[in-house]
Amino acid sequence: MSLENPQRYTVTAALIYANGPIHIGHIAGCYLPADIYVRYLRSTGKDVAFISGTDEHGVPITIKAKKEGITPKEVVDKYYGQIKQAFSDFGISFDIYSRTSNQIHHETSQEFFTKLYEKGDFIEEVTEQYYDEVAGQFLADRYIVGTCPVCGNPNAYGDQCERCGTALSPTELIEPHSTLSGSKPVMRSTKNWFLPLDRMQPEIENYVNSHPEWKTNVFGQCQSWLKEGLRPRAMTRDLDWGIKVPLPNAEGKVLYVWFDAPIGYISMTKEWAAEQGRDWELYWRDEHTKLVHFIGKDNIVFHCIIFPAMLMAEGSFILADNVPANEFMNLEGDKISTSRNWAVWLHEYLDELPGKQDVLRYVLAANAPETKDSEFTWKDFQARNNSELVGILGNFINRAVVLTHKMADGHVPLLGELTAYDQQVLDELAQFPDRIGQSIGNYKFREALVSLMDLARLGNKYLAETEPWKAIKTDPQRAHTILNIALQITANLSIVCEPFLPFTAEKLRTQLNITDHFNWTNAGRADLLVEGHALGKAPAGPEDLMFAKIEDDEINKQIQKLLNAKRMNELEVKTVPELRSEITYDDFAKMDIRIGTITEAERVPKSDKLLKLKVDDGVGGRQILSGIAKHFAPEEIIGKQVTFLANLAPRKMMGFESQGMILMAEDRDGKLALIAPGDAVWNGGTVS
Ligand code: B3M
Ligand code: ZN
Repeated sequence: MSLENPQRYTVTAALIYANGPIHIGHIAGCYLPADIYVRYLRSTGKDVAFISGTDEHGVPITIKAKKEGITPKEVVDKYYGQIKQAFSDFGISFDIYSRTSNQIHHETSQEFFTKLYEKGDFIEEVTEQYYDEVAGQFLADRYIVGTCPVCGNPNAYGDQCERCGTALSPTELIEPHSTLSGSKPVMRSTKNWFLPLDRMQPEIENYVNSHPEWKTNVFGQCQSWLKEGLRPRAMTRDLDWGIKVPLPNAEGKVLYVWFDAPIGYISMTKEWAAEQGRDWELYWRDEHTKLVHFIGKDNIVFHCIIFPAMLMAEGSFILADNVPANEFMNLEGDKISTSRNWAVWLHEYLDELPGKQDVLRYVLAANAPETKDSEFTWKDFQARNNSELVGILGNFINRAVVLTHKMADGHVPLLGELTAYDQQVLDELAQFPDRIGQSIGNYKFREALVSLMDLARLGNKYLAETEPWKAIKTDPQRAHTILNIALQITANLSIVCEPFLPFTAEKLRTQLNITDHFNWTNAGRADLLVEGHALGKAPAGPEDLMFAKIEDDEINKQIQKLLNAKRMNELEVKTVPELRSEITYDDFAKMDIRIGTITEAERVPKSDKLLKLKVDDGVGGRQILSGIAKHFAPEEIIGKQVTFLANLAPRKMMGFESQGMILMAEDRDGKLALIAPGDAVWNGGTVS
């Protein structure tokens, strides 16, 4: 059963791994619905803590570090800042956006672990785990992949199959191999601490079954795990990146990332409450507080079964009232993929389409994958902007405001006698806020957005049918009454659009010259704007419109960008070449590699490959022939520093002597790049 009409809410949004930027899939799946929900709650006067941050532990971070050749700490520092900024620029209104690397989080997680340990909630067990002899480490989570025993996905991770969502252990994978070295792992024994989910199954089942109101995709997934039967799950790992297991004799062991990450919600609430001078316990221990986790579908098992089990074992915390997980959003007919760069990255969107946060918020909310996977396309983005935001919402607001400036000197005119139609419109208006609010409260954000647009449609229809621009000539009082009503609708729109379109709401409040003392509790009323109230400045040009039309070329640029990503991927299938056989230092030392500057370059007649270069080598210069004519125009390389092999025996090519060889790097698409020193070096500088 869901908590009825609570006054206090703790709303969390998934702690995304700080190992890359965020894309529209993350936003549509989790962060935007959470933000809409929270903005609505705040507007109704509820006490809300909206908590999120980055997950900075676990194998996803160390894998990324290895790939980028930097430390895990450098990875999380880089992406924490970038992600936080993008969310903030996009208007996601977290009360705190923190990180699991903070001291308070380490302490909170260790205390949590210690409490379970002392209560005897863990099974301490030495088991055989996969070990990579080449890399010299145990293979947990994403360090090991193999075939999923449930759905046959050949790339299932050691902790989870991302295709079917099943939570796995490395030992359940079929034909596992190490992602570190590619080698076949061996078994080695190690001690870990397990949460006996099997023993806890009845309690967990009770909890899940007390929430038949959960979304069917969420409730259904839970049921299928429960039916399978829960198994004990290790809460520790043999890794060096993470939160140390707070026990003696636990050298080299850290907490499982899915143990510490959800505790992050608690530690971040503590951090926020301390900043605000509030009592964090009210948000986690008072049973009148409603706890809601917004996540994507791949995190359901962790939020609906494993984390609640941890909380139950600990004993002093409330459990989630709801976990409104979304399905996935696809992009232009294909699954969003970070590794294939098939994504619309939030920071790039904000950069390339400045000032259009609300357009993306609108399109993502309208297409949110609430009940099944959905799809984002740039054409749909353009169409929804042009026909819905510009054509319906923007159009109505603009007409109401501009007409008032024209016909009533920019002041809210007197409300005269009402016709039956006026009354009917006002009655309809009065019902919208509750209707929209109920949809939001039931996590039906698409439905809520449709109602919001219906309110703008009501306004448009009202103006079209009453034609105040005509009435003003014959019956100014009548025209003023119509305008008053139209303005009341816009004032109400400024309240009910705020959760979805906060930037637009702000702009609208400026145009109406209202401060934000209006909220959902006033909404629906027909006297929000008092007679005689002066509106803000009259809209002077296109920049004052709520929304601007998006032209084809803007969209085509974005589509082209995706097509480029696709092309790069096709090339990427080309793998990095095998290493050549080993050489000794003496072999290497025979080569005299030097830096020089190209001073002259020309094509070699009758050759489409060769360029004849003059290279300043610090000792009078030399001529080198290089097979790079298909890659560089002579004029573009003059003046560039290059690296060359200086003691290669001279040889003749197309009748010219070549005294050395220019070194080049080959890109994966076969393109060549000059190899220049990172900083300018004198000509003749040696390379060793
Ligand atoms: N970091 C998985 C993810 O980024 C994980 C979520 C944790 S929520 C507590 O998708
Ligand atoms: Zn699977």
